[in-house]
Amino acid sequence: SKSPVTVAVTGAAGAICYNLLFRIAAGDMLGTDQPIKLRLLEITPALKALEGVVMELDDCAFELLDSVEIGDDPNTIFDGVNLAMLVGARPRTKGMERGDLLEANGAIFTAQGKALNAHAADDVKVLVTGNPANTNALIAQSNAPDIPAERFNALTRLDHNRAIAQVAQKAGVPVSAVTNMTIWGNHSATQYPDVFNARINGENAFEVLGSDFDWVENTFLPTVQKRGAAIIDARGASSAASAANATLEHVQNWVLGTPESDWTSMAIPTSGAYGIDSGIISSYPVTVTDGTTSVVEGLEINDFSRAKIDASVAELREEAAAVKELGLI
Ligand code: NAX
Repeated sequence: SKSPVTVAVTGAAGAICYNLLFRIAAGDMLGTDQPIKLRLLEITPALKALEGVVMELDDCAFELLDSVEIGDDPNTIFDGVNLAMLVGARPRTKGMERGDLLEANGAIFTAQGKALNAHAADDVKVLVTGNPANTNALIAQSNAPDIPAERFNALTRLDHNRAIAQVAQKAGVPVSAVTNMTIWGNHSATQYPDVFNARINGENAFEVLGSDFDWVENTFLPTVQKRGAAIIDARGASSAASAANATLEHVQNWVLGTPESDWTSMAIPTSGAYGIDSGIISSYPVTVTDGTTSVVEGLEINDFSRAKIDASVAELREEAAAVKELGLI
């Protein structure tokens, strides 16, 4: 049988993790033949609640769950980890300016970046879900100089899945018919879901939907961009099960590869592709083959898409400049 993979998850007593941990332990992420050692990080006041989550993990008697360790010190929790899923973050509270939010999260992600740099396994992959995800990932990456930059990703898979669901509903097809979706840019309201390069049953999605530009601009884009707020409005709490699912699917594709003839969306360190210079972590269409992530090249970017991508990239550059100003990167 396979030797265990050591998976660190932060924010482990939070809402996303209440969905995520059980699915990881059930084998939904790395396969039903892959034993897992879980390392769960929380802040000190949440450790008691986390003990309750661990009791529930015990009570599932998951055969793949080799061990569970919990703690509030990233240096201990990240020791020897192969995967680090950074879900925990400081939420924006009333009266908090954007600068305050970046600073509060900066403290978390500088410390976690340094701890990963010092203690993680050589093959560690780090996925940031906690918001502002792209810039938190940039902070962690900048504070982990010994880990190759491409091992730091941020989550835009939830946006990707939301875009697929909207297109499938509009076309009246099953979600499996919708492929080649892309989220470009930041995981924020400026993100750009690209329907022009997506496909429905292999055909150009925009054309299958009747080349309805008005729907794209005035319904599809705002629905995907504001979906998080719509869920908070309806549920009284932010997306948790769907965010957990997306976090799990990102890691699954990163470790096990993307399906033939399709791609996914991942926010990755930029290096010039599609005119986006280095220095930020931006979402792209990517494939993963034999463990290597590659940007899908040669997609046509129309003027509408270009302007939307540029605006989201500009926002990421502003966030990067702000955290540089704060001395966090
Ligand atoms: P919760 O507030 O339920 O849980 C977050 C947990 O993180 C809390 O238990 C808190 O104690 C813990 N935490 C805070 N600082 C920590 C630290 N330094 N080390 C370890 N744990 C720490 O939030 P939840 O709904 O689980 O959301 C978690 C994060 O995901 C938030 O930042 C949220 O904004 C973000 N999201 C990101 C999404 C994405 O697509 N990238 C979508 C869903 C979600 O909104």
